[in-house]
Parts: sequence; structure tokens; C-alpha cells
Amino acid sequence: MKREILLNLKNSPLEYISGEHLSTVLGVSRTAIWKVINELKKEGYVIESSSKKGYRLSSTSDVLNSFEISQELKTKTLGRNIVYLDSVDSTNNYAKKAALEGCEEGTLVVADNQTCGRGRLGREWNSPDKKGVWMSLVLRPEISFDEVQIITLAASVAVVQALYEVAQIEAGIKWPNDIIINGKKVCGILVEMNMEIDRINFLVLGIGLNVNQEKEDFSQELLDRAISLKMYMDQNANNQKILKRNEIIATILLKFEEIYDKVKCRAFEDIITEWKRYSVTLGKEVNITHKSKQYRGVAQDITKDGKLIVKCVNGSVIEVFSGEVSVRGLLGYS
Ligand code: BT5
Repeated sequence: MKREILLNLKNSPLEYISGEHLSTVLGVSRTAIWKVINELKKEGYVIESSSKKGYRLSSTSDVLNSFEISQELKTKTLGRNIVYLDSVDSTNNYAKKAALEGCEEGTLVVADNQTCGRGRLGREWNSPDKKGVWMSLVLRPEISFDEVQIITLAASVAVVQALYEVAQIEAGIKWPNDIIINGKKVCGILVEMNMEIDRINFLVLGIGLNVNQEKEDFSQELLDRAISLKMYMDQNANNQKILKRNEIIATILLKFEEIYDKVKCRAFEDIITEWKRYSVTLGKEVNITHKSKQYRGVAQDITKDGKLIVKCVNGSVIEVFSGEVSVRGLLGYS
């Protein structure tokens, strides 16, 4: 009954619906309706109540759950099996276990809160409650170990395109896995794999996207290099769209599905071409840290399997693999 009440409220976003109308349509008492409305409020839905007019769902509700995501979803396979969790250590950890137990490709694990969100190389990923999109997708592509990087590139392109579609935000990609707005990181991508000697069993594609954080939600250290969509939109008075995490997730999945089809038919060049359109790294001077050694040079290109080609100041040209390095622009973070 909860879903029916929600759908009724959603279908008339501008008008109040009376308790009496709901009780007639659903064949239950007004008290039963009132109880369900209170449950929905507890789940985070903002519902305006008026004793005379009834109930109205506020457009500011940003509630994340499987139902909300599937309402928005337009994909064929990705996200058709959704695991929603209030809180989890890491959605990547959960997705890995689900994959080991044989869950279907495209299974989506999404959480409001991560207590141990992870970045690359054992770094921490700050994932405060209800402030962002913390999600992982289980993938079973037929690619080799050497080609895994294409998934990070494909996901980066999908996120950039989704941000434009949802909020007309023009983001860029900092190699290998950061999405940048105004020179600050709004999203990070972590691809982890499970493999045997000669083949990949599955990949877990983790995406962490800052959505609702205010400045105060970041530590001083992160504030210098991180931003949320809300912070960006608050700075741009002409862009005041209300952000809904489920809509953002559904759009990322749709964009990723389009580009993942290219992975499946091995059209890697197309993905690289798209990636280059959004790159903020190519042509820039970069500092590369690899096993505590520093290299300085200009990022020239990426190889078709996603390695960054850097011409070093000493004239040598090196190819760097994402797992090994940290890349910094010479002027600040990006
Ligand atoms: C990443 O690592 O950027 C990959 C982040 C992936 C997070 C997702 S959330 C869902 C899934 N479940 C997980 O447990 N992880 C994935 P890396 O390139 O190593 O960047 C990590 C660095 O980014 C940290 O050392 C901080 O400097 C910075 N950082 C941490 N939290 C951040 C945040 N919320 N926004 C921006 N920067 C952040």
C-alpha cells in the first residue's frame, strides 16, 4: 500500500490529495493512510499535510531506495537488480560478495552511507550519510586483465555525460579516475577485479559522487580539492535544479550502458575518443609519483588500453598505468 500511496502523491506533484480520496481509492481507512504517510516521512519523504486539503509530496524529497531508482531507470540490463542499503562498510565490498555468490551482471549495490568507503591504493573515500551517490556495479565483461582500464575510462565518460544531462554541468576528466568541476574533484571511480590466471571472473565498478554536501561537510584538507554538485550549483545562481540521487544514478546507468555496449563490441577507440573530449589532463604539465619517485613532464596522449603517455623533462617518453601512480597538475589539484 505504501507504494500505491507514493505513486498517487507523485502523480499529482502540484496538488494536495485528500486522505478521503486515498482511502476510497485504496479501500482502507483514513487512519491507515495517515500511518503510512508517517512511515514515508520517516523514510525521508517530505510530505506537506493539511487537515483541510490532505497531503502533497514536496519536490525537495531526495530519498534513495530501490523503488525510487527503478522508477527512473531506462536501461536494458544494468541496475535491473538493485540492492539498497542504509549503511554498509563499502558498496564495493558488498558487490564483490554478491558477485562471488553469482549475482547477475549489472547488479547495482547502492547505499546512503559508507562507513569504510575506499579509494585506490588503500585511500579513504569520504561518504557521509545521504550526501552522495555511493554505488557499485557488478560487471562480467569479456576483456583481458590488460584492458580493464577501459572500464574506468568508459565510466568517467558516462558520469560526465550524466552530469550534463541531469544538471547541465560541464565536468572534466582527470586521468585516470577523477571527475572534476572547477578544478576540484566531484567524483572518483574505483574498479576492482576478481580473476583467474587467464580470465577475469568479474569486475566491480565503484562510483562515488558528491551531491548534497555543503562546505562544512568536508574536512579542511578535502575542501581544497573536493566539491559537491550542490556547492557548485549554489555558486551558479542560474543553475538551481533540485538534485535527486535516484535520477542521477539512473542517468549514470543509462549513459554507462550505452558505452558499455561499446566495450562489449570492443570499440575501444570510440571510448578513447569520447574520453579525450572531456580530458583535463592531456596537454598539461604533470607530476607523476611512482613508488616514491617523482617524474615531471607533459601528458601527451593515452594508449588504446588507457595508459597515460607522458613526455618527461629529460626527453624520455613513459607510459603509466593507473594502478601505480598519483598524478598532479603543477598548478594545484587538477
Ligand atoms: C577514488 O580513489 O577516487 C575512488 C573513489 C571510489 C569511491 C566509491 S564510492 C562507492 C564505491 N565503494 C567504495 O568503497 N569505493 C567506491 P582515489 O583516486 O584513490 O582518491 C582518493 C582520494 O580522494 C583521497 O585520498 C582523498 O584525497 C580524496 N577524497 C576522499 N573522499 C573524497 C570525496 N568525497 N570527494 C572528493 N575527494 C575525496
